[in-house]
Amino acid sequence: MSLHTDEHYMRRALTLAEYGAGSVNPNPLVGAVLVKHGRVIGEGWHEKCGGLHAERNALKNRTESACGSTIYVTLEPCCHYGRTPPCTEAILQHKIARAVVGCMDPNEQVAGKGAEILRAHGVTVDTGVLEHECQRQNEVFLHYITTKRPFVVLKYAMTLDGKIAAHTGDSRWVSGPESRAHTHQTRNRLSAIMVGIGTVLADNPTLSCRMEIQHHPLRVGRDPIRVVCDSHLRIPLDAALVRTARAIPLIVAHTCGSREKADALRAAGATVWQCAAHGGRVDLRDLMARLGSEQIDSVLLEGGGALHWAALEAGIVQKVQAYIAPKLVGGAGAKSPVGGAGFAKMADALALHGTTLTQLGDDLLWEGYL
Ligand code: AOF
Ligand code: ZN
Repeated sequence: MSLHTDEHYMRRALTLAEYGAGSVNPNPLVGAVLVKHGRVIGEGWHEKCGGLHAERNALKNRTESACGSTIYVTLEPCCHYGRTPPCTEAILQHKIARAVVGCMDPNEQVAGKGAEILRAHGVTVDTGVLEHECQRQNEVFLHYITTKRPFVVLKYAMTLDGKIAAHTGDSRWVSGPESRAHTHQTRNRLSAIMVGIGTVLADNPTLSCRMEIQHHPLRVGRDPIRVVCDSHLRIPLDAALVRTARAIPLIVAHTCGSREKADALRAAGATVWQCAAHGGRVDLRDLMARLGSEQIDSVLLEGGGALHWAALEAGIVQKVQAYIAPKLVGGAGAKSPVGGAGFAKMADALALHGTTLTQLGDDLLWEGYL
C-alpha cells in the first residue's frame, strides 16, 4: 500500500472523527475506516463519551467480513477495559490484517501497548500516518489525559489597531459573520467557556453556542458549561448567565463572596465554588485543577483583558485564537485584548509557536501555541 493511499484513508478517518466534536469530551475524537481489496467496507467514529469506540463502530457498519482488511484509525487502538471493552480484541476477533495508526494514545493504560498487542498477534501495525494532523485534532485530549488539567484557549477579536471595543465600550461587532460562526464551532468543541465578572457586568452575555455546526451530520451545536471568575460574587441574580443556569450549567468561582449571595446563586441553579486566592483574585491554577477533576477537558477563555493577563501570568493558557478585523476604531482609552501590568520589556513578551493564519471573510484568524 503506498503512502499516498494510506494518507487518503487517514484523511477520511480524520473527517469522520470530527463528527464527534462536542459529544466525546473528555474522550478523544477518533475516526476509523476499514478497507479491503482497495474498497471501503466500513466507516465509523467515536460518537459520544461512553459510546462505542471508532473501531467498533466501523466494524458494526461493515458491509462484508473484515477478515484480511486494513483498519485506518486516527488514534492508537485501546487495549484496556474502560467504559467499553478493548478495541484490540475486536481487531483480533475480526482477523484484521493491518492497522494504520495516526497518532499514539498517551493514556497510560494504552501508551504503545495497543500497538504492541496487535503486533504480538501478527497484525501489521504502521504508525505515524498524518501524525501531526491527528495530534492537532486531538490537542484537547492529548493535553488533558496527560495533565488532568483543561486545555485552555484564549480567544479574542480585535480591530487592526488592536482594540476589542470602542472607547465607549461598544463592541458589536468587531469581527465579521464568518469569524463569529467559527467562534461558535469552537464553543461546540470545548467543554467550558470562561469569562471575568467585568465582561458579565459590561455585556451581560449568555455564552451559548447558537450557530449551526458545519461538517456535522446533525448540524446542531451544544452549549459549553459557563464559568465566571467573580472574586466578590458581584454577578447580578438577573444576569443572563444566572437566568439560564437551570438549562445550561453555570459555575461561579469566587474567593470572598458573601454566604447569602452564594446561597441565592445556588437557589437560582448555579454551582458556586470558593477557590483559593492569588493576589486577591481567584487562583486560576486552583480553578483549573478543580475543573479538571470534574472531567472538564477544555476551556475557552473569552475575556476580559484582566482575566487574560492573569491567565497568561498563571501559565494556564495553551493556545491563542486572535481574530483580527480590518477596521480602525482608535481611542486612547479603548481596551485591548490583554490588560494587567504587562511585561516591562519586549524581550519578555510571550512568543507563540506553531502559528497558522486563516482568512475568514475579511478577517484573519491567527492561531498559535504557548
Ligand atoms: C480508541 N478508539 O474511539 C476511543 C479511544 O471509557 P472508554 O472505554 O471510552 O475509554 C476511554 C479511553 O479510550 C480514552 O481515554 C482513550 O485512551 C481511549 N479512547 N480509543 O481506540 C476510540 N475513543
Ligand atoms: Zn478503543
